[in-house]
Amino acid sequence: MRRPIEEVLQSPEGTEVEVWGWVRNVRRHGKLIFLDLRDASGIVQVAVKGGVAEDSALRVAESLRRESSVKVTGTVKLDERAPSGVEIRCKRIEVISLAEEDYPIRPKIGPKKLYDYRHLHLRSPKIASLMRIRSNLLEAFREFFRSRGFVEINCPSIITAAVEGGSTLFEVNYFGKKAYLTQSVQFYQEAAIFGLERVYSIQPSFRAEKSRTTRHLSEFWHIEAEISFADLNALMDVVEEMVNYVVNRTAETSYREIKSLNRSVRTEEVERPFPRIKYAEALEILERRGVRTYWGIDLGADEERVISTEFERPVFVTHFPKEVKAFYHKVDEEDPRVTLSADLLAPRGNGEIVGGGVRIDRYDQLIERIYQFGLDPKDYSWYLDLRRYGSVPHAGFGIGVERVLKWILDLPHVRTACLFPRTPTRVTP
Ligand code: NSS
Repeated sequence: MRRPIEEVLQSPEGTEVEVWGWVRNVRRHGKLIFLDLRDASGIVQVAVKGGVAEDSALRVAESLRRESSVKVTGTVKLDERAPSGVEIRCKRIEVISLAEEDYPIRPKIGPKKLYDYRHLHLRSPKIASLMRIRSNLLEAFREFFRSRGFVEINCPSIITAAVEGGSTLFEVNYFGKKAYLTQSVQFYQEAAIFGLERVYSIQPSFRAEKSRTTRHLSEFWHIEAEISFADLNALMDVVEEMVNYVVNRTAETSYREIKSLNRSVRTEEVERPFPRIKYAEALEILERRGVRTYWGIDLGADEERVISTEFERPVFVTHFPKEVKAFYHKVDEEDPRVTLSADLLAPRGNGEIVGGGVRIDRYDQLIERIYQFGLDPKDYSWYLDLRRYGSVPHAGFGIGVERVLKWILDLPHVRTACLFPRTPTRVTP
């Protein structure tokens, strides 16, 4: 019977075991051959020794190549020289599939090649750990939303009008008509709150952003939520509770994987409350730190880095000027120059992880903003309808999964957090 390697590593000496997996490495010392055998649960050393193993096993072991898939039968031996303290003394080996000789993932392979061969490289325990952490993080988001009465909805990815500005739209030929890949499911969520009040979605968003930074992908996983009757403070409360919960929970559920990556999640960084500053105060910080600014400047990666290093926790920057935010943001009645918007910047220069705010809920105001932005109201007719039939104040936000992982795991680039990243220079594998 097949056993996971994890279980073999816990078994007492002398236990007969059968393990199925992939040969990570072959080391030959004459009539003694060592295999490092990997399955999803771990790695174990297999010793194939003349006199102990069947003759056929020795012949098979001699012919094995890296990444061949095999079934190994043998007994557990405690051996402190083995990397995990345990080895399997092999009796029999059956080859499931012999790998070809030229397995391309070799020592000293460059980073570009590793992404070219991502379909093979993802076998590495490091990437597997990352993917487990990612899976646990998504689970934590779902736990959070469910416990707060949010309903998960799934929205279309093919759309006809921009949510976040036309310059980053990917065009799709939709049966001869022009359509686009979604940048955000926000508008569908705004429709859904009229039936469900609190909704969230976990799905990809697409942005044709040419910017080559460490935090932009062309396709990223976007977690978005929309809440009826929420104002800006209520929105920030939810975001704060959510970030606190998912970071703590992932640190807990992914303890082993985080350790195996030689990382530690700094849970003290998400202790509540998070500071909340207005855009105007952010400009003052920048000026004080010698960064030249002016009213109306959008905060880019450099500015966000400076601001976030002023705080030990994630910091909300609120009340951005109208000009730097999308048309749907509600204007602050107390200061008509600014919107009721909030971005959350992650600590240590990681920059924006959340973007959100209060939406315009009045028809006349929304159509005025659509005209001001040079957009065509026809493209937004169903969105405008929402303001014609029982409109209510509401607010929402979006958070990027890869940016959260980059921040909490100190990754060099958001693409590290993706199984198959999409960037301006990469659409394969
Ligand atoms: O553009 S956002 O700031 N806001 C929205 O899309 C709103 N329509 C969301 C909403 O209110 N429902 O993007 C939100 C977050 C942003 O803070 C990042 O964490 C992430 O989405 N994001 C990205 N991650 C990776 N790559 C790219 N290109 C990217 N763009 C946004």
